[in-house]
Amino acid sequence: MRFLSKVTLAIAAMALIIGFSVSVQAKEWRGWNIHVAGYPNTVAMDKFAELLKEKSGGKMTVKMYHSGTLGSQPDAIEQLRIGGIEIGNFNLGPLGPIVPEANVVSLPFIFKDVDHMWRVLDGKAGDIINEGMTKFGIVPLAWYDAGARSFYNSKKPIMKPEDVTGMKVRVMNNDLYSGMISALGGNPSPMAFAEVYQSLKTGVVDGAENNWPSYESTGHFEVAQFYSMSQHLIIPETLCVNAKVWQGLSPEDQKILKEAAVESAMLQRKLWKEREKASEEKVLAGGVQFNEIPDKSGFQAAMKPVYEKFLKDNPNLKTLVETIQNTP
Ligand code: GTR
Repeated sequence: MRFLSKVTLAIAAMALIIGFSVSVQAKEWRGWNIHVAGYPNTVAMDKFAELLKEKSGGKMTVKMYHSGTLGSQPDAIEQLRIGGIEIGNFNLGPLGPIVPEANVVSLPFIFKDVDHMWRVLDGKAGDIINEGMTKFGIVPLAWYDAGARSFYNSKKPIMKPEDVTGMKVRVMNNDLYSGMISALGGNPSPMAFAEVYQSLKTGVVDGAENNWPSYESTGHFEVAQFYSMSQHLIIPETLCVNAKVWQGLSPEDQKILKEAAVESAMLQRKLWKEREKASEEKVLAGGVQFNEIPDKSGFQAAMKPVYEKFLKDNPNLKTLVETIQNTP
């Protein structure tokens, strides 16, 4: 009896210790970020972690893993959905193949400019996109800015659609982007972000497309020196949390999480504007040959089959596409 109670006590003590460490561990979330130190998203995610800890009195904490150390973006999205990681900063491009509603923002030229994108996200279309993500296990907390993406390559300035003909262009993993390059007569090459530098350098691809800060932070500008202002894609990014984690939180903790995310997004958007300018200046000083594309109508017209295929595959998203296009 005495022996038994000792054993029982020991087991109870162990269970307490395990239970305690599990609950502590459960709060030490893992956050995925693809960008390097000093990038607006990296700084903002660190701020998010700091705010979360502070506002929750240390109850909720997240350790950030930057520079894609926890894997590529498509893998990380899957990981977040199944709870392998709890927090992520995802571009809606690689989310599109999983969440149909989120894919509408990847239709080339759907937004008139970045301000138009913000007006859309703040309206009904934004709610529909958010609900779409939630259905797939991803709860969006706030939007990050990722500016507009333009083409760059190692061969020549792009002025008209025909200039893309025959070019091998890296795209993010999303059929819409492959369709976009094919519609311009180029050869799309879907590839993880981390592989693009070497591929450009060794000529595996001729070009890629991205915003100023990513073109600069990755060093792509050193190996692909023609940057042509097509601004064909304006894709927002989300700071998000695994749905089960979210549902397991009290309303007070959900509020704290959301507040920390929104504050982090405000900081990110401010830093983004600054970095866009700084990156542009840095690459131009680094020898990049930059050109405007005064008339983009040829590029826009070439996207007709991309839209047609998308709406054929997703007839239920026609209204959402129209809502975006009709948002002033
Ligand atoms: C960046 C974006 C990343 C990633 C990358 C890419 O602009 O912030 O999340 O999507 O582009 O081209 O893969």
